[in-house]
Amino acid sequence: MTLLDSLRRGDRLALARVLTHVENDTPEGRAALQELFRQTGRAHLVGVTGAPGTGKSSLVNQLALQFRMAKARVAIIAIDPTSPFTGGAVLGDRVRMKDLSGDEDVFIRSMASRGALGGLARTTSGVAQVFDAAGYDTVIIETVGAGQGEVEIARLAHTTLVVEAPGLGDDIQAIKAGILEIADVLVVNKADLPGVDNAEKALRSMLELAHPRSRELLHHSELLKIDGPEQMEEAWPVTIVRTVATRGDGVEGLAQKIREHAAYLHASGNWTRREEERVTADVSALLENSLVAQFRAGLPEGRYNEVMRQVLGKQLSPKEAVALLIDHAG
Ligand SMILES: Nc1nc2c(ncn2[C@@H]2O[C@H](COP(=O)(O)OP(=O)(O)O)[C@@H](O)[C@H]2O)c(=O)[nH]1
Ligand SMILES: [Mg+2]
Repeated sequence: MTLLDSLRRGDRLALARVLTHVENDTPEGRAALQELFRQTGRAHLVGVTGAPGTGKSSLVNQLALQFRMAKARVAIIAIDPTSPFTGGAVLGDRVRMKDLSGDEDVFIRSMASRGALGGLARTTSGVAQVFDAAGYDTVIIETVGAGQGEVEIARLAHTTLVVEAPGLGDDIQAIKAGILEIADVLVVNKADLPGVDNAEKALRSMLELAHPRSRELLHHSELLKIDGPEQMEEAWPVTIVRTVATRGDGVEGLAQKIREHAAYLHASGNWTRREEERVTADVSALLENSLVAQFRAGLPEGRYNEVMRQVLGKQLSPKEAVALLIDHAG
């Protein structure tokens, strides 16, 4: 039986094993990704990001329950901040997601961030691809929205939720404009707490700063003429949804918004366009790597190191070094 067969049949042990290999970037993991590639591209990747304590895990739990009610198979990737003391992932998330345990059509995977952010985005992409190939309809990725790395991970997603909550300090300091820019849906969670109106108001004004073009699109009818893919991307109006994750209030509406966004991506052609961009970037990175390897293998013995020494000794600039190497290879 092939690996794909085992995954498709819902063999959770096989799935867990493949995920570990992909996370550790082992040869087996890379081979699995190759084998599974043809079966990817169907799952809806939903990113959930925001400051710690805003209620992301609680919300993900509730969202997963909503998607399960609609019979979707749900995978959750929880990327936990690495604890400076133990080097391990924080366990709280897994505990809070226990409502879903025992459901055969839900798979929760916690990943430690390990501080390697560039690599983490790639690993997360690989893990999401495995879930995709294994037939999970929705893959929810929870990240702490703190830095550029998290923004990158959120960019993997088709639909990105940015979660905010009142009471994390005066105004919305916890959130950064850079993170707002990647939001497809803004969630004001903890709507049961005082200060929710102020939080929403602050968010709304930040939203207008972050999305000036989409505001124009919404406010000036003559600009609504959509003639290119870039304008289409802007044509999705970012909305604010209030939730109380601990009670599940507003989560049905949020799940509906997420489905609408997927439908919008398909209808606008953006779903395919994103896939194209990702695959093009992957292929050119691979191509570059193998061309460089091939080129270096064709150089006379020791030539590369010799030129590098000259660069380090400031006798050659990097550009001159490359010109020299290319001359010698030809
Ligand atoms: N009052 C209130 N508390 C909430 C709500 N959602 C989550 N919490 C609580 O906020 C804390 C942090 O939640 P968690 O989901 O772990 O947040 P995360 O760090 O963003 O994943 C927990 O104690 C939750 O029970 C909510 O809507 N209202
Ligand atoms: Mg969490």
